[in-house]
Amino acid sequence: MSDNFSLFEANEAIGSSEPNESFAEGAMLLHGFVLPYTSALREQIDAITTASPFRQMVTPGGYRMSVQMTSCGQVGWITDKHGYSYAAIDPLTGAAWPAIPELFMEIAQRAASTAGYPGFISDSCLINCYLPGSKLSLHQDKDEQDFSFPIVSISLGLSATFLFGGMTRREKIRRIRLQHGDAVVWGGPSRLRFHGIDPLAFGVHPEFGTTRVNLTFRKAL
Ligand code: MD3
Ligand code: FE
Repeated sequence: MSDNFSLFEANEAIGSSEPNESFAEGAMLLHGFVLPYTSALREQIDAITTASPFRQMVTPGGYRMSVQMTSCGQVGWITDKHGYSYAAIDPLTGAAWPAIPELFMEIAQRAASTAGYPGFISDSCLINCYLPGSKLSLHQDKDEQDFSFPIVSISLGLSATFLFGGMTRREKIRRIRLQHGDAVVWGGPSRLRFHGIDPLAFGVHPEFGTTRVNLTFRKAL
C-alpha cells in the first residue's frame, strides 16, 4: 500500500486546477482527484464486471431501476422485492463479490483523508452504470451500520447533474455538476442528506463511451 503514496502526491498536483470545494458541512468535492488513474480504474471495473456483471435491480415497490449496478467488497448492495440490504453473495452469480482492488482502496482512503476523515477503510464499493436517460431518484443511504463513516464517490465518463437535498424530502435541492475524475466525500451532517442524479444527457466520452460510471465506497458493516 505504502509504495503508491508517492505516486499520489506527485499526481494530485496535475489532477485539476480547480480548488477543492466544501459545498455543505461535511461534504467536499475534490475536482479531478482521480484523473491520473481513470484508465487503471476502467481496467479494474472491466475485471469486476466480468465476474459480477452490471444488472438492473428491482425495488421492493416492483420498479426496475434504470441504473445498472454491481458491487465489489466483502458485501454488495442489493435490492429485491424483500427490500434493500448488503449481502455477501451476489444473487446473480451465486458467488462472493469480487474483492475491492488495491487501487480503489488507496483512492478511497486518500480522498477521505483529504476531506478530513483519516483511516477510512471501505468494505463495499457499489458501482453504478448510467446510460442516457438513466436516473437515480432522490434517496438517503441508510443501509449501512454506522453513519459516522463517510461515503466516497468517484465519477467517471459522462458528466451528470447531482441533486443535493436536505435531511427531509421537502428541503430545497441544489444541483451540482459532477465530472469525469471528480471525487466527493460525504460525511458528517451531509451523510444522511437526500440526493439523486438527474436523467443522464446523451453524450460520448472518449474513455467511457455513452456511459457514466460512479463508484461509491462505503463502510457497510
Ligand atoms: C450524499 N449514487 O449509489 S454519488 C448511490 O452518482 C448514489 O451514482 C449517485 O447515490 C451516483 O447511493 C450519487 C454521490 C453520493 C453518494 C452517496 C451519498 C452522494 C451522497 C450519501 C450521502 C449523501
Ligand atoms: Fe445514494
